[in-house]
Amino acid sequence: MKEKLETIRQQALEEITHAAESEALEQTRVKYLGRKGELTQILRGLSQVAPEERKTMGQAANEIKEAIASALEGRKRELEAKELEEQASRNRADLTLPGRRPRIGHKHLVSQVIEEIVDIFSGMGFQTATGPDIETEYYNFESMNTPEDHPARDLHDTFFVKDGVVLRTHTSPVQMRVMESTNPPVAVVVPGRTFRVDNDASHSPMFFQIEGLLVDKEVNFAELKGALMHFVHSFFGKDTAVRFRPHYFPFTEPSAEMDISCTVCGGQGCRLCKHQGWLEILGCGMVHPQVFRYAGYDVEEVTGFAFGMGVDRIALLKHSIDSIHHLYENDLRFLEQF
Ligand code: 2NL
Repeated sequence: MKEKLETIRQQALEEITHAAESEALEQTRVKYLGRKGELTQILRGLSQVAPEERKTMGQAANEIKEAIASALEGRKRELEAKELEEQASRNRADLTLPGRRPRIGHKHLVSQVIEEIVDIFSGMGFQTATGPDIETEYYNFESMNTPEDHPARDLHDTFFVKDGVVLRTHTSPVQMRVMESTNPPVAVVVPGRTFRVDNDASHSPMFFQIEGLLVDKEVNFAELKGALMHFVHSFFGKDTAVRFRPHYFPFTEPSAEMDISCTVCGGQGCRLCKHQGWLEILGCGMVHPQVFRYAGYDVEEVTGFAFGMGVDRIALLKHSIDSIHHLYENDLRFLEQF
């Protein structure tokens, strides 16, 4: 019996010292001290031992039990510390890796261009006005001298919200509302979303416009040209050439379109300007008297000029971008370039 206990002690301590991980150690504990463990069974079998030996045997067995338990506990702590250390070294940060910069956003190209254009006109004394995207047909068409049977209504290809209500096809309704509530002189620019049923490389069904309106006594076409040339030279650069071509709009008379020398080839002719050397950038003209009558202005007292430009188109031309859709696909590889 005594030798057996001694063997168990030696074997157990040996196994405990060599247990390489917590799991193996737990198996050793079960093997010796578990319910069916070798030592447990001996302790249970003590009743069969002769009474004179029982006490010393019991003491010896209990001592060995204590020794094994304390060895188990000591090894357990060692293994836990070792495993913790291993885990920590597995998760250790690699301080030689390059840092990750936080991604900071910025204004969308279209917003930047709107701000730049508004700033240039604000420098000439224009205020900024805005208004609703959803408008009545009256403000969008009728008050702009474009009656129901007018051919220009087809050109617009309007989104109808319901009878008599549309997504505005231009920002002119805002200028009309400004005129209704303000006595001349008036000088405003109006940036905003506009909508037309149109979708190809140069058209998106939603796009941005900036229109401008100046009303005062004795405003003339030369002042219109001067304001627009100042805008072009500020925005595209002093060397940009401009030309005005006669045009037709229902809300201005006379009307014109303004071209600038090509932003890519400078006028030599290239793919962007379709070998014309010129790019159309806006429409303009002297406000039609009928528009002033709708606004409640005295057509004997005041004259005015107005103009309208597509912000998207201007952004594309300034940066030689080939499709308006880049502006609205929200691909950061594109947007982050501006
Ligand atoms: C274009 C042409 C234009 C206007 C817009 C306007 C507004 C009022 C009175 C008269 Cl309240 N006219 N706006 C005038 C001429 C041209 O836009 O091609 N836009 C992209």
